[in-house]
Amino acid sequence: MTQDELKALVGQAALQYVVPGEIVGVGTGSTVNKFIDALATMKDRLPGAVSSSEASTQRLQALGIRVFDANEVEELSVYIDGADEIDDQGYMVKGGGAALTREKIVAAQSRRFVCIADESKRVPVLGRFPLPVEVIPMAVGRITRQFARMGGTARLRTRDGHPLVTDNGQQILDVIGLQIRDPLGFEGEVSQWPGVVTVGVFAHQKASVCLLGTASGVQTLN
Ligand code: ABF
Repeated sequence: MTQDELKALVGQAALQYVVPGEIVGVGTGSTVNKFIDALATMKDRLPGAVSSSEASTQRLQALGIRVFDANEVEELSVYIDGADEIDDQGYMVKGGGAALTREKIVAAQSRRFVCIADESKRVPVLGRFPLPVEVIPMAVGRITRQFARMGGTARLRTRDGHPLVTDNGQQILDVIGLQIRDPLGFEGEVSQWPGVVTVGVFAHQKASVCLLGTASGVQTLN
């Protein structure tokens, strides 16, 4: 099966975790897009969704699914989102889609986080994928030096030759050369660096369930 077919497989499988009659939390990325397309088949049984990005909001609305502001909902039963890397504990690296801040916010207000990914995302240790970090522009230099002191090389993410600007109006550093062997400790440390908006390690908001698309079908990892 192609990677695209594996994404569709897990996107469809995630429907089983959606609670009819309840608002669902929706992540961002190409795998989540497959989930959104599948979700449209049950939209008449849902009040709507809380979205983690403008891109997902547009896709949801185009399919006739109402999008609620995160502040309109106290708690969500489930949050469905992809990942760039996931380890055996359900810790993830996320943010390749530049939506990590809103993803972490919606994940935090959800009782259950169901990660959907193709098998290429599963890793023994986080850090092979360049770690996304959303930052306030004035702190880019200092944060870059802090990552250098831990062996990381931080590069400003660009789009069309200019620094990428996130949905929140900030910038993204992608950090290579890290081996994140203590995701909880790493997330706690980097999150409190001045100028860091969100670090793309999801350990405090780790996945409770991972639906992994493999050649032999969907593997459910708890
Ligand atoms: C999103 O899913 C991002 O956090 C992560 O980067 C992305 C993975 O994208 P894809 O499903 O396209 O591989 O939640």
